[in-house]
Amino acid sequence: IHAYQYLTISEPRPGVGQATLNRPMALNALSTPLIAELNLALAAFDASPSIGSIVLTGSPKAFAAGADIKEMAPLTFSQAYTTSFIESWSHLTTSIKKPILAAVSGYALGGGCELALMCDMVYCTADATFGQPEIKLGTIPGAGGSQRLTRAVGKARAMELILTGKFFSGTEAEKWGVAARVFATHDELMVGALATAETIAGYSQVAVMAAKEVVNKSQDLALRDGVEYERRVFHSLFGSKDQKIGMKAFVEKQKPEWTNE
Ligand code: CO8
Repeated sequence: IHAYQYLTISEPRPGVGQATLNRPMALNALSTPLIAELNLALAAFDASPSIGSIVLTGSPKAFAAGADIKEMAPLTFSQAYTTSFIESWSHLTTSIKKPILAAVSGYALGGGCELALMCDMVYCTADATFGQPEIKLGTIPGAGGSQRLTRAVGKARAMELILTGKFFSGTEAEKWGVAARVFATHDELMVGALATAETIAGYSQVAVMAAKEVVNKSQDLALRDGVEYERRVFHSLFGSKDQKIGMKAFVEKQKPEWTNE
């Protein structure tokens, strides 16, 4: 078990790993050390056979209020370029195979909004505050916001949000397709997020990872390529033990006992 400075980890339900951002003095601003810890924690959950899904959350006040402005303020182009500033953020999207559900309360601004958008699913509270306010700081979204927000809400809304820096609520996030579900309170949000994560963790990890992979491919590929990709992965699952177990259990009216093989 790793001791982290900027986050806590737990297993609140069978098969569910939870990472809670915990840098309250800075409203969970996403500093480089925090992101390094998050990458370590997520990789550990991903590698743990007993974990089937992951919930990423913050505090009732802030999921994350953005990249760390105090860290970025003095950064030069050469430093940002030569150290690939921000690139390690995308480990979350490129190397984690288990689904990550973002449970967002309070502020999800700038890099915090982008972090939520990198997750596989977003649940939020009605009064959560989303936004890409980078324009007010003389810059632009740098962790995928201009691409993922646009895919989620469409060009018209994304353009307005990114050019004005205006915040949007959790209720709007759900209405516009950023969030899958909205809850009245933080406590209800956590109950809902953990219930969904537990449901996912109860399925075959092979099938769950494949499902996550093919849905995410839809964001990168043209429809025809995506459908072909899906079919290949679908065919490949006939090589898994769990497909045989799942279909046999259905036919015999039994509950499947997954092997994750
Ligand atoms: N970075 C660093 N510190 C922060 C940040 C941040 N993003 N947000 C809040 N804090 C700190 C404040 O400086 C303050 O610290 P201190 O007490 O030492 O002054 C503490 O958190 C509490 O904040 P406030 O006193 O401001 O709290 P309020 O409740 O009055 O206001 C707000 C809350 C509205 C959320 C306000 O803090 C705010 O506007 N924060 C900045 C929001 C923002 O602009 N975010 C976007 C940042 S830019 C970005 O994310 C670019 C992403 C680029 C790609 C990724 C790069 C890594």
